Amino acid sequence: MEMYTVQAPTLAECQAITRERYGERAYIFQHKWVRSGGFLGLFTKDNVIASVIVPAPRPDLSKYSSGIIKKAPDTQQEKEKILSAAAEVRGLDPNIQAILNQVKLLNDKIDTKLSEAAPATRYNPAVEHETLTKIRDTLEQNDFSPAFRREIIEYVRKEFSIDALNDYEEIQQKVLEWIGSRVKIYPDTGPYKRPRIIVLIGPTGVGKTTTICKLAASFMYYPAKNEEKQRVSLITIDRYRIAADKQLGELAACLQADFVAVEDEQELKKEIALRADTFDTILVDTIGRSPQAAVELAEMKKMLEVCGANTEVYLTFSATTKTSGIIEIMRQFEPFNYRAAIITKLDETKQLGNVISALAEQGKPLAYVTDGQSTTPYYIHKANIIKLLLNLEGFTLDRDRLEARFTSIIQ
Ligand SMILES: Nc1nc2c(ncn2[C@@H]2O[C@H](COP(=O)(O)OP(=O)(O)O)[C@@H](O)[C@H]2O)c(=O)[nH]1
Ligand SMILES: [Mg+2]
Repeated sequence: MEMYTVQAPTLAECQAITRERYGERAYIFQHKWVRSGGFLGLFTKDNVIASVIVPAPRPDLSKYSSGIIKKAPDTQQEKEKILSAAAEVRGLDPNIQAILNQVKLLNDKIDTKLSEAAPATRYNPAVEHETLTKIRDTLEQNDFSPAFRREIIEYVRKEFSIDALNDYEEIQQKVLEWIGSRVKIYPDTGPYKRPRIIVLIGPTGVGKTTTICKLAASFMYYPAKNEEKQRVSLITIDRYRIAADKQLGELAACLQADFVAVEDEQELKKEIALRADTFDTILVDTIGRSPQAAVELAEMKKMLEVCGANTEVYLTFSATTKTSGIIEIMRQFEPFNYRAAIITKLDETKQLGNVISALAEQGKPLAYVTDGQSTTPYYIHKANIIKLLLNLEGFTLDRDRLEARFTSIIQ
């Protein structure tokens, strides 16, 4: 028996090539779709890579056939001949182990080709294990990005045998753990140099001002265990929006927090310097224009430089944004060198795959999540892997197992 690979744009063409090259007895026993070629994701084309088996020639049994069928063999010698011929026949795959080895080699070869060709394994229900199909559907239901879904499917394919795949519950748990392992949590641990300066950046309407108030309220009135209540000042450079100053000003008044609105970097520098000895934390709210407004962003970046190198900049975006939108926002705000992300409006969506995919793809950690319109600290939480995983739909969580796996990373 011999094995080959054949590549062509369609399965039918693979079959034609197989027949032409290796004859009528050759057959395709496995095939995969790959996406190859192209530039920057454009002009790629789909191809099929097929594994071809050319069986060894059949042993000639004609001389035994009448004896086998019509009467028992007479001599021991004849018996042995028949048995060995039968073994040969049975073994059109003669040495099972050798075949398995070859199949594995071939699979590895295909996998290498797949990863070289920016893998885009296409869903083919005819050949896919039911567990993989279910995992695929669940990931889609949760809005994970196509690239992230592909990574997970490749992981399951590579890591688990057919036997293991039969245990769906176990595989879905492993997938959850894999997803959890891709989430980076921002290690928000003090002590911080006083005053701690926290700046929130992000597009308009994502909830920066609201989140600043939640943070202020929690630092001032509901500090974490072993932490003191803090003296907090709020500064806004949201001066382009009508009534924006008023919004944070009014919220600051409710909180009985110090508040100032600044116009330019000199003012910002001056106001920070004035507060350096009096306040533990200064929260800076920023212009919330569209991320496309590159000039404004450049101006704002320059302005924020006066806050100093220790400033903690967080990118804020809504959980309701599609993965591609989140990645676009991350790119636009990349020059700010933000430390981590804050995700708002978790209460408005049941799908978190978009957020997890985007953070994982960009390698950014998550600091906080918010899940309510009210400015009370009840609706802001430090990021926690297990809570994120709990938000995913269609998975059955084994909480003890997840806790054993991720507790050391929980804040
Ligand atoms: N449902 C929900 N709404 C939120 C959340 N955070 C903010 N919002 C709402 O989003 C809108 C814009 O908030 P705002 O703080 O002004 O956004 P900014 O432009 O980024 O400062 C307001 O209606 C907020 O009440 C949240 O966690 N959940
Ligand atoms: Mg605002």
